[in-house]
Amino acid sequence: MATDMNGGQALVAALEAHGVRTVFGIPGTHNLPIYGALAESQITHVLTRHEQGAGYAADGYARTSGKPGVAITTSGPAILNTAAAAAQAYSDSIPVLLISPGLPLRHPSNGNGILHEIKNQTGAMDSVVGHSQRVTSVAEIPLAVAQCFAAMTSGRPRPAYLEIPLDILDEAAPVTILGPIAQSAVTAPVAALETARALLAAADSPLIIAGGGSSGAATPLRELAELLGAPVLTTTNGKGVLPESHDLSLGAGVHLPSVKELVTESDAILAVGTELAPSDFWYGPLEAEGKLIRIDIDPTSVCTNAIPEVALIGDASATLRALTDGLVREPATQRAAQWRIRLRSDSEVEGKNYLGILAALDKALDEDAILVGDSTMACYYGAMANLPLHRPRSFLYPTGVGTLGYGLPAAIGAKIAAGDRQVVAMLGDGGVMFTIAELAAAAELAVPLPIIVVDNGGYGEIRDEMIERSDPVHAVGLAAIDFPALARSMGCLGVGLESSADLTDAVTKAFAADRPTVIHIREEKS
Ligand SMILES: Cc1ncc(C[n+]2csc(CCOP(=O)(O)OP(=O)(O)O)c2C)c(N)n1
Repeated sequence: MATDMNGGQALVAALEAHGVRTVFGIPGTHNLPIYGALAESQITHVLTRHEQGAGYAADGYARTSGKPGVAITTSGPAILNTAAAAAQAYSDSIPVLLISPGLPLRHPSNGNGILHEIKNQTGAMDSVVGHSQRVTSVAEIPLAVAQCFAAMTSGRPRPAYLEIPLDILDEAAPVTILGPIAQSAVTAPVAALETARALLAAADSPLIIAGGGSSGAATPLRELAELLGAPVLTTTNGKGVLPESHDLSLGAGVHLPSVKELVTESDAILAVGTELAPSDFWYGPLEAEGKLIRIDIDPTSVCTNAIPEVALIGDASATLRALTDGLVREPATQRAAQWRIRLRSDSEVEGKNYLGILAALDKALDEDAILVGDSTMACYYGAMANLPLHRPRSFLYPTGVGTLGYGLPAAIGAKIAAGDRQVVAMLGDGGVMFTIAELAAAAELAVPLPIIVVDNGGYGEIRDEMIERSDPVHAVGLAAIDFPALARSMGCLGVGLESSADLTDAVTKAFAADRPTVIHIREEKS
């Protein structure tokens, strides 16, 4: 039944009808009708200190919960501030809905100087999301929200952008609220499944590579791996989909040098929900000599970076179950233990400067802990392959776009979605400054959240690259910041550590605290 609502009310009612319980954002002159409706709704609003933080927090929420995260901003510079977060979510296939007012209906967009007017806001946002919509009436809003949710949650997850002209946010009209549009899981065709099953049944040395797209398929993935006796290697976004303590787990390190040989030695490779992208395969593309089978929900991604022998287009969970059904074989000779030792030795060489920190952190973590990382060496050379995690969606890391400043706000979103589960953030001294304002947002939430800042006195990766190229070392040193004092000034706790030996205790205390704790530690060069 249609009810009279203004645009802001229609939007908020539509979000509620889609099960949205938390939104991240900042109010402004142009989105006040949305905030008026939010104040009267059941939705909790988390006030970030920059819109980029709202975008990353919505991403962290989405990665942890498996449900879309929502960020609301005002127009112009505010929504542009979310663009890097949208690009990150796009590249990592994360459903994030960004909502903002736009220029009024029938506005010529000629630079007439309306507050926040930019040349082409809709186009700017359309270029960084998977799906975008600008409505033209209040009555359209519920369907537009339902369509954005359908776009984000069917097929390959991607961020979406919804623009509401600012004049219709205040306008009242009869509105009918709509719930989520029904969807069904896509399953691969029977003939392709049969071919894949035959290849796997005949393989002597199968290997599974599990990407972020397998996050919702942990159980069927484990069952198939056990049936095959296949070692499971994950990409960064797939880390933990098989517990890293499992006998068949080779951890997350598709980039490690020995992986090339592991791949060559495998006569069948099943890649699930991964683009096999260079942002994971640092030492060159996957060169499978055996039969390559790929499962992907997205037909446009199933051939990226390596053409498969068999392409199974379908939902990871349904397709893995269908593959396992009717697959009869003895488990292959166990290769996992031997390869785990090889890869461990690679990852320890790569992560040598972080092993002390990571071992101390590991001692403080529960089995279902979540680590939210930034694009810092401590994460990609360190935690990715040297800190075992045991749940899907437990390593949140900006893989595809590699944006700095992701870790702190994404940890805020993750903590909200994770409830009592432990969440830890790990950032470099450079990256943490990109979104340091979000310490104030984190403090207001009053949640236990250790934020570990690994300090190497600047932009370490870039400094190393300059040295490697024999270039002058230029513009990479950062003046020391008193991070514990900065944290305290923003309502968090702050601790400075002399050595990683003290980290277990510091993190344990941070988990028991009534607010976030910044733990400052220096990189230990070895
Ligand atoms: C938004 C953004 N700007 C710039 C870069 C380029 N960049 C990559 S690594 C890096 C240095 C990061 O320093 P820090 O966070 O301290 O980590 P470290 O490299 O020292 O481990 C920079 C500037 C980036 N990845 N993202």
